[in-house]
Amino acid sequence: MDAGCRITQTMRLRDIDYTLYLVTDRGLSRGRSTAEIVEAAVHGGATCVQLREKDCTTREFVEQARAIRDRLQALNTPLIINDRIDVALAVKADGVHLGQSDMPLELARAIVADTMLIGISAESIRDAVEAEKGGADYLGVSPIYATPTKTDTAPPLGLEGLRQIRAAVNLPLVGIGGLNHDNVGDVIRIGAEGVAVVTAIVAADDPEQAARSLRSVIEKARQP
Ligand code: TZP
Ligand code: MG
Repeated sequence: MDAGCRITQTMRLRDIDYTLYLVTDRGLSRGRSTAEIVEAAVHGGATCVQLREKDCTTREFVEQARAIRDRLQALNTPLIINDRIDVALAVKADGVHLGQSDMPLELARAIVADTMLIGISAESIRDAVEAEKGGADYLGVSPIYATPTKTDTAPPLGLEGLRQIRAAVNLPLVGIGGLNHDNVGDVIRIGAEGVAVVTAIVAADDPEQAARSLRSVIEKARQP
């Protein structure tokens, strides 16, 4: 890749829209395929997708990621891979999302350089400040509220915790954990760039309609 191409790629990655960030979960999808849910969510207004696979083989993960990457490319929507830098590199995803027990940011950056976004889960002000210093591209601020979808988390931050993290860093923030139609507006009003949801879209009767409704609440919350 020549220098000009790398600059273009970097600019494109910096332009990612975190507004409505879908995180997948095959266990909550009520028999529907992840690809089906992803496509419906994007048609409804999801702007970014994280493929999160906790219980499948590497082979399955890569195949799934490749298929979803192709669909998302056609929809001009970025794909971020949870946890697995190797999978993210293999399928040329737009980014990788790492938690506090995953590959350390410094090593991850050494591996992907500026070819890929790195998102970091921040569960405290300290996590957030360290990730910003370490060159993360965005933060998943988590959990805002307790959620059965992920129980091995730090205590919920609540809106006050999110407010404190907002004041401490300049990176784009995406709130996650227990977010739904009734509370996403609060997260945006506090100054997060986006909201990430699993259940509110993946387990909805109609994922496309659920995404549309969440997006509409978010856009209203952005109005002065
Ligand atoms: N990271 C922090 S909370 C969470 C993740 C992946 C799960 C959020 O799921 P839900 O169903 O939107 O509460
Ligand atoms: Mg992780």
